Amino acid sequence: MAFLPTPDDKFTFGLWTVGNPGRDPFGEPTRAGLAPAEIVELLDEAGGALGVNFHDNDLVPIDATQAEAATIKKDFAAALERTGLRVCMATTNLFGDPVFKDGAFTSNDADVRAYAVHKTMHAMDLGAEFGADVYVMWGGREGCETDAAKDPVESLNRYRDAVNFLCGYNAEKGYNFRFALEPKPNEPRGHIFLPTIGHCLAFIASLEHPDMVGVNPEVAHEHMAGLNFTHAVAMTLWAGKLFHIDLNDQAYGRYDQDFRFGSESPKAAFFLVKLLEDHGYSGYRHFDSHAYRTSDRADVIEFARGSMRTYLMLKDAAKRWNADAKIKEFLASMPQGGLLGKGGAPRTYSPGIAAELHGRAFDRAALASRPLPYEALDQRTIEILLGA
Ligand code: GCO
Ligand code: MN
Ligand code: MN
Repeated sequence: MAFLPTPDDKFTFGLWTVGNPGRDPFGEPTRAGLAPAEIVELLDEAGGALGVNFHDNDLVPIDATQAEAATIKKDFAAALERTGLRVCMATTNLFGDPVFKDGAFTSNDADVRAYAVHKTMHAMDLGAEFGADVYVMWGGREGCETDAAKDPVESLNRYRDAVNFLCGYNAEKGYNFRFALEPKPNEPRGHIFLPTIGHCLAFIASLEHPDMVGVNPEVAHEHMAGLNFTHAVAMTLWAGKLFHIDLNDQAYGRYDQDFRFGSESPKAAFFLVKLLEDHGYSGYRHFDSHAYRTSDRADVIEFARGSMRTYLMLKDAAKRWNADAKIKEFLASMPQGGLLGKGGAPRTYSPGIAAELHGRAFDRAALASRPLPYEALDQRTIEILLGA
């Protein structure tokens, strides 16, 4: 099958992902740096993506003059027009400049915190100018190396003040951004605040505009923490908070690898795609990854194509899994238990149900011996995945 992506699949890439020049902490770039308009052309050559996302400074360098900014924006807009790609998500670079070496919204220095909010307001203006409707907040520098440096409770207050303020700005300007907080446990800081999905969900509940704010989970970030990403995403779906998703891959226990989606743990990627598709996730599927440092431009295009193709192959596998006669047979053979009143578990409390359950007799041995053929079920899953 072709598995050719179309804009309806809602695949997006960042200027910083397909435009990544292959620099790492140990070595210089291995690929030429591309202007934003050239990155749009590269994506167009890959084919099938819906859009492109940016940090303020991916598009306009932090020290650009007004005239330089105007030229870059004009070239970028022309490339979008030419290719039909659109901007879907925007975000702020609050990590690259030395001013943010000890955090942005959570810096101990009130002037740095003010600058971070000022920079984000300008970046929101830029995102809105290009039609983005999701605004990601990744707090890469919001953290510490030593707990001597910051009060972690006060840091959360400062974080909340900044997000509340920016929600106010969003409302006043009528931008209608859906904010998506992106958790990560560490890297570049030794410890980052809001390290997992669960932390973000608890934080959102404390905000002034909780409806405006959701989560942007990333495969690599939960895997770095040794967690099950599918379960993390399930919790955001359950909470109605999956506003965006960063797809990539990552070996557990390693540095932040940002590998091509599905390249490291295809089985985990399969259950993730199945979850998203089964539960009708309708947002963007953003690939926050970059090509190996060994890749040249042609291989970067293969990387982009491969990301989308793998998603579509896994989506097809999920469809085949759901329709598979053997899988259906296994699922139907699982013990489900009885209906409420005639056995089964209560969902809501009532004195009558409580009295019935309190007095109910259970055959523990019989319950424990009901068969659960999960080995067979998992093996069938592997066979579907491997095309046997
Ligand atoms: C990372 C993060 C970033 C963010 C990006 C958008 O590990 O570096 O995933 O790529 O997603 O800054 O906010
Ligand atoms: Mn990441
Ligand atoms: Mn990310």
